Amino acid sequence: MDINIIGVPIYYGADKRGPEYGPEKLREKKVASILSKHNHQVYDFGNIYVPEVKPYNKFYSHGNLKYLESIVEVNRNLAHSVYSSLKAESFPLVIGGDHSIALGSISGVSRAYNNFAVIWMDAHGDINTHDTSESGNIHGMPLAKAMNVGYEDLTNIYFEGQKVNPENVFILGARDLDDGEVQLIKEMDLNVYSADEINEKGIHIVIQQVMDRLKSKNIEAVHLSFDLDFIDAKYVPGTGTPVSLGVNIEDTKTALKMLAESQLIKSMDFVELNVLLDKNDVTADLAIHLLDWTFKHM
Ligand code: NNH
Ligand code: MN
Ligand code: MN
Ligand code: MN
Repeated sequence: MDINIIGVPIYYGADKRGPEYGPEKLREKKVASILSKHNHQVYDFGNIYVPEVKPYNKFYSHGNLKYLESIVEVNRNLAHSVYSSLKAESFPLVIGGDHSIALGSISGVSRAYNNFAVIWMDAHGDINTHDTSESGNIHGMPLAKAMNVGYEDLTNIYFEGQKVNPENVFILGARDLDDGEVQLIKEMDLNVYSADEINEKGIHIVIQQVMDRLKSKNIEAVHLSFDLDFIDAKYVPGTGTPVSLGVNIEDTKTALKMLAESQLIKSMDFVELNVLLDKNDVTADLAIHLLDWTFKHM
């Protein structure tokens, strides 16, 4: 398989410094040569350009959507990179950066495929809008925007309107949802497998259920959006919003292996490595280990 690494050194969606160093940290740890061990051709496409915005300008055009203009611009460029990569039959591996970059990657995937699914592994739902968000941080919103919910500057990235059918969205590992998100899950009847459900039923059963659903819907491709805070807080000091009572590392690996082996994953985000919060690189090393493990099974 041809893998295109696309770095997106952005922290604006989190409004907390640290994730912007993710791509360089993983390159320093030789991510490209590690993935190429598994019979993949790896091409490092470098980073998407992130314009400098001073923190005092973060509320420039919308009070509850911090760094809106810059996030829109970065994601529009990212979308086209992801789309181009898929058209060249390559696997875009998008390395964050914070989770706001899923706006661009899902938009790019959406132009390449008609019947695709998104698997969102995260402690959070990331389905806030400017109305429901308590933080104004856009990394808590990208999945809503992909489903065409919320402010139009963010729902119309790359092309106008809905990017993914809400029926094809699967949120795994959720355990810190805001009130508005709980509401939206009910209203849209979204597929959510909480961390509690995963830990009670077993990860194997849950992933099998998701894969059965994908099969019955004849899904042609899956975009995997992996937020490091999916994993229980005690294993990931180097992420901006760690949450306890999450999934352990072994179960995370089981999930990634099963998904990789399905051959349905055609693109992936790997986000929310906060290099400044990390302790002795444990989270960066875990990130490398998980990527190595995932692509070993593809
Ligand atoms: N739900 C919160 C918000 O919208 C936290 C989001 N933080 C994340 N999402 N790390 O994955 O601000
Ligand atoms: Mn997230
Ligand atoms: Mn999260
Ligand atoms: Mn919260």
